[in-house]
Amino acid sequence: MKPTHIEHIGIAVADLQEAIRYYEEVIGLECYAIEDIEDQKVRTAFFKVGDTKIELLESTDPEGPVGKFIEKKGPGIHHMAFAVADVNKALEGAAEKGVKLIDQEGRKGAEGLQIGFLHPKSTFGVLTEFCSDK
Ligand code: CMX
Repeated sequence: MKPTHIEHIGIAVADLQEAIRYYEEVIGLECYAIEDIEDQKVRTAFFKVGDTKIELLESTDPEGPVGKFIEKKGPGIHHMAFAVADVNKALEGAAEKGVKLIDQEGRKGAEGLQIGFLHPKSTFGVLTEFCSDK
């Protein structure tokens, strides 16, 4: 399944408000939404750049995925998300090609999108997400 575009790039930050200021005042983007995703233990902030978004991720729990990532690697690019027509089909296709899945099927993510992750150990070190709006 061919992705249509990069839906978003997720960036792990230590301080969401400080990072929002940087993206607004230096890069010139506008934060249009802040959302807590409780089951992922993150608070997120979104910016649009063309068809792609920047998703800032601040951990709300040191044991959550972003908390552990920052502890180990420090702030920086955390994941890349591809927009696809159907997350379940994209996950299925990756599994058939021997890629290790984190999510066996799509689940609800930020902005009400369907999301599913591939394991970074199977994707050349880049945590990879598929996203679709259904
Ligand atoms: N990118 C690349 N590598 C990563 C990574 C990331 N974002 N997160 C963890 N890793 C690597 C670690 O460096 C570690 O590598 P080594 O074994 O070589 O040291 C390995 O993966 C295992 O890491 P860990 O700290 O022990 O963490 P876990 O195995 O418990 O979890 C992962 C790793 C990727 C399975 C987990 O973070 C996950 O399920 N992520 C998907 C969900 C997520 O990231 N949610 C937050 C965003 C939510 C959203 O945008 O909606």
